[in-house]
Amino acid sequence: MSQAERTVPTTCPYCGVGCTLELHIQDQYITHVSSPFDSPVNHGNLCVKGRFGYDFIYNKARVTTPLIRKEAQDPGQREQAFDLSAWRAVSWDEALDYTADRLVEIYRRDGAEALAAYCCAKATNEDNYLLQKLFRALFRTNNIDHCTRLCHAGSVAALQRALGSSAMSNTAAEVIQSDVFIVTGSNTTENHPIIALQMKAAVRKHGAKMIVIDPRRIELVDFAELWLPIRPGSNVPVFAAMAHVILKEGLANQDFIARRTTNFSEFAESMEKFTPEFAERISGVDKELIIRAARLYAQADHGAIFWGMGISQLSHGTASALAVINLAFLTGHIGRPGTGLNPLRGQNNVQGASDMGAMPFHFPGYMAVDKPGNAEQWEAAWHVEPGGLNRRRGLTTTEILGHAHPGGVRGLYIMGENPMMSEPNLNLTRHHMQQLEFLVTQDLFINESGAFADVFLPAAAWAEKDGTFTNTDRRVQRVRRALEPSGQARPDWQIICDLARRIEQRLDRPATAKWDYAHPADILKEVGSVSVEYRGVTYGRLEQSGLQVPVWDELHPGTPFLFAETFPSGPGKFHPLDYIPAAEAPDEAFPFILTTGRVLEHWHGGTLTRHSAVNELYPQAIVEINPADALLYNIEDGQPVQVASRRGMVVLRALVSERTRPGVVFIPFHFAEAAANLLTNDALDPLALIPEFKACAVNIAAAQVELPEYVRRGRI
Ligand SMILES: Nc1nc2c(c(=O)[nH]1)N[C@H]1C(S)=C(S)[C@@H](COP(=O)(O)OP(=O)(O)OC[C@H]3O[C@@H](n4cnc5c(=O)[nH]c(N)nc54)[C@H](O)[C@@H]3O)O[C@H]1N2
Ligand SMILES: Nc1nc2c(c(=O)[nH]1)N[C@H]1C(S)=C(S)[C@@H](COP(=O)(O)OP(=O)(O)OC[C@H]3O[C@@H](n4cnc5c(=O)[nH]c(N)nc54)[C@H](O)[C@@H]3O)O[C@H]1N2
Ligand code: SF4
Ligand SMILES: [Mo]
Repeated sequence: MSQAERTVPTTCPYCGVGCTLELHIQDQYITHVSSPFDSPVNHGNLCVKGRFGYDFIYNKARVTTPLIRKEAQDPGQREQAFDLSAWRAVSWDEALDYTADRLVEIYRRDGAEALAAYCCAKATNEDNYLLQKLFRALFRTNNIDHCTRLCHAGSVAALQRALGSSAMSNTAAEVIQSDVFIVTGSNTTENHPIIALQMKAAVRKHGAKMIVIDPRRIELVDFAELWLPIRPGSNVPVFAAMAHVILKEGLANQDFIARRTTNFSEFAESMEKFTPEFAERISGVDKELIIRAARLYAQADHGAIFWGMGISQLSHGTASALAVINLAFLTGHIGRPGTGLNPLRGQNNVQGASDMGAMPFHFPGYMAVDKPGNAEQWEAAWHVEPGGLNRRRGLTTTEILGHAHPGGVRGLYIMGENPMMSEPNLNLTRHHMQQLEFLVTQDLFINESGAFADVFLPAAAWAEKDGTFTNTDRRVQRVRRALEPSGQARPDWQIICDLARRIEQRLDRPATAKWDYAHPADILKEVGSVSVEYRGVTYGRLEQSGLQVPVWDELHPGTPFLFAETFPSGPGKFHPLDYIPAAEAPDEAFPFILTTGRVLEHWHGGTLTRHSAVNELYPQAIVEINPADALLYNIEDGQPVQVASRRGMVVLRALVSERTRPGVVFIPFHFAEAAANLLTNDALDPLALIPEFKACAVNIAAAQVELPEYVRRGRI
């Protein structure tokens, strides 16, 4: 008998905007998705992924049975197996016992540093908290990280140094209170679509002036007062030249500088060399545009800066973000509504996973692992013997696989990530993956990384479990179990607890850390018992709408904007800067700069969107090239081309478009068959250890090789 339709409110599983969804369900099927007009985040608006992209949960390629590889794999010889015939379906008991045995064997033999875990910015706060707890409390390792390392690591390193906190300072919807705002390195329309709507409303309805600083002619340029078409990798000269102009023209906010900042004179001195002429030479941006942008931002009443990967994903990502932060200090555009430093966080729960300690340098709550007093608090909470937790910083996502060799990392646990699509220089990443001794993946699908695994643990999707996500403006929101988990899939937090109990037994240690939670609400309560910013967040309070952390106690209303009076680290610290070029410059053999990123209809390496009907809206790989370059290289729109760097080659179709400036080509990194990361450079920022996804040197030529199926399919 057919059941009556139910509606379950929840939060979108895709991007960091964190839109409220209403899932309409009949007979265990989501029939459609809507959104309430009174949602404070998205006011009833949804993008195509939120509205239609949920169907991956029903895709027939989803794996909902625990699997173990039939043939034992030797380190150095691992092979990808997407075909289920290479795997054996097993019971949960067998899968978890086997996983516990292998992990404990490696731990006993090689110690804590031989194990590592990737947490998951798609999973809930509770899931992430427990995975880092398992690896810290039981295996005593800090080799725990997640995709934040590939994402805003540069911004986080810079914000931590400059002011001691790394989240967005203000609420995105406050943009309508700004009179001037800068959007840089963020293609907001495609990647944070609902925030882009608010930005456009700020311009069209509220008279704000927008400055876009981006190498591509992104859609927001149509709404902008100024567009600075910067050459990839030249953020520091452009932002420093803006500071130079502000200083020279006496537009700095002396009162704010005196009251709230330090290190001003060293900084001001280092800005001397960054004349607009110098910046023009390096960035290709007309110096008049730089001067106008500096004046406009400095003279605003409420100036805000929003930024994305074009600032962070560079081998000088930290310096780029510091250059942006210096500007806010210089003008005092921080600590009030409609101002601020706003790194737009990408994944639905990357803010939350970071808050939960899914990082190698921090316990939950950004408590540095090597700062005296911090480990003690978590030892007490987790009933670990005094001195038991590891106080050494662990390896980052960008280091873990590079350490996959005898004497280094032997066992890796990946919960919901896909390094074989998302890390740079995939030919090298592949080599590293092959060196592992033991690999577990816990996912919805066997993705390009899971195909190397020894064990696959089927996770429940977001609509099949309870929990919380923390969005880009620090809003903790409920995720609700609307459906029964598919097949034998289980929520991540339950899988981790079950595994932890088995590991604990085998370790034979009198550990009594808690692993028997009745509900994720109890897990969040444990987080708040030590991590003060979450102390006042309880499930009861999240029933109606979310709460913006910090929430200091159960009566605290949450924090829409930060830094009204002070910064967490005391005075805001100006940083002197030098210009460092991208690690790889174009030359005769590789004359173009490749920048990579995303489009609206794609999600990262495609594991979710290629299993959704949304993929049909943008079903094939392209390289965007400027018409002038296309003419010069005799390339026609739609023509199959090959793009090569020093590290690899891909074949895809040319999309001749003014969106890209001359000398720069753009590839979305969605399609495994033409993976942009076969080309990208694994050069790292020395402080944040983030790779240079946004600039490497490539060449382009008409395709010489036989066309793969995905290129033959015709034009999009
Ligand atoms: N549809 C969709 N939405 C997403 C995602 C997705 O996969 N698909 N992923 C989510 C995630 S995890 C993230 S992190 C965000 C990312 O969101 P964005 O940061 O908006 O993403 P990108 O497309 O990587 O790059 C942003 C912009 O940086 C510019 N850029 C490149 N080089 C430079 C440079 O040197 N300087 C400057 N100033 N700009 C430069 C590019 O031209 C591009 O417009 O999106 C989130 N939202
Ligand atoms: N060239 C290039 N490379 C890039 C970037 C770029 O701009 N250019 N951007 C980088 C950035 S910013 C990011 S954030 C990374 C993203 O890199 P990844 O995080 O590796 O990418 P996703 O495809 O989002 O992977 C999410 C995985 O989680 C699984 N999953 C979804 N929900 C759940 C769940 O509830 N539980 C579990 N266990 N699994 C789940 C999905 O099936 C999928 O396999 O890529 C980085 N790589
Ligand atoms: S803007 Fe982001 S959170 Fe909102 S519906 Fe689209 S993908 Fe989901
Ligand atoms: Mo990201």
